[in-house]
Amino acid sequence: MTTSKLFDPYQLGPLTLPNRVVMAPLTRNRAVAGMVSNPLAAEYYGQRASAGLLITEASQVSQQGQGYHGTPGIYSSEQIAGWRKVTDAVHARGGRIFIQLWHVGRISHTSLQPDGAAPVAPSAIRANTKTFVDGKVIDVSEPRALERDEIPGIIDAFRRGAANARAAGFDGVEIHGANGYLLDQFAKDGTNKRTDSYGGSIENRARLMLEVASAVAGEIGADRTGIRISPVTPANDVSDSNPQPLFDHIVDGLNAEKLVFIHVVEGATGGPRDIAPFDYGSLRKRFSGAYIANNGYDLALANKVLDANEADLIAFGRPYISNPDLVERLKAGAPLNELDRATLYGGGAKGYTDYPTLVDA
Ligand code: 8OZ
Repeated sequence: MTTSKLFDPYQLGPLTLPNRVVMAPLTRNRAVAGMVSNPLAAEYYGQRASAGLLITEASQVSQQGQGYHGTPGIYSSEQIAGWRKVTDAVHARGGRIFIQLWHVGRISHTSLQPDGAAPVAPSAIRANTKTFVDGKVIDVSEPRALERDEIPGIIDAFRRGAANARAAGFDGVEIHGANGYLLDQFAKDGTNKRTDSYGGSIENRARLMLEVASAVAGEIGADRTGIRISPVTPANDVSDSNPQPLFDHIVDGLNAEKLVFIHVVEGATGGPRDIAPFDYGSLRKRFSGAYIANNGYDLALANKVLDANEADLIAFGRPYISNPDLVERLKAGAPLNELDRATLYGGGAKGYTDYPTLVDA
């Protein structure tokens, strides 16, 4: 047994988390017809209910916001009904769950878009990356730049996503502001070449992310609204020439909106933590709510960072795929199950709901 802050409770807005362990959002591509979450998702998330907080896989707020095969939505009544089964299962097992609200922007393919249209982006620059469509890994499509008068519709899609999340029984939402998707594409100068009030200066590039945060918080309450950011990740071909002042400004704005947490992907998403110099402590200092740290954490690093008061909560991604009882395993110092990469994206129960707990094993 270890004594560790990781297993101390934490007050997150109105929610009392029994521990500091967060399940990070994890894309699994198992949605069924109508982009309704898989019927097995209730069991999958329910199995993981001992986490302090669960965050669902990224879920598009509109069809336009979809970029991969089989990712669930949160824009139709059927999708809300599907998610209701998930939130009921998690709550029945004593857990708490937020949904991640997503718009992929340019990381999409015409075959997924309404009427086969081009995906949308701040600027018409194709990403040098791939997506996963109908069992094939293919290049993403060339996007078109959003018109200035389409931007209120984007903000409203996130706002409706939040209202739908509440209707589905979620405890709150995490806005996906990370990993080279739409809000990150607007924020960073490698992808945003606009000349209107949403491009150019740091203030202008941050505007869409902050307006979405404000709209979502206005809909469901700032104490139920968090956001994920990834200041230096190269994921999905994004880059920024000066990320420190950009993200200092973004976090000042999120703090003014009184969001309940910032969830920070430190370094390259799913890769090295030290890819670029960046002062994460500056973000923590600027933000009064919770700081959720993510990327490559294990028990030792989690304890070190919590003991140094550099974070309030720690989000675990890949370890949560193969270890439904991750909290109990970390507490016991027990070994972790290996991850089966072949069953990460798409498929059914195999590699989804069949990883054993310590008690099963
Ligand atoms: C893996 C595969 C597809 C999407 C992210 C939503 O990186 C994702 C994602 C991850 O945030």
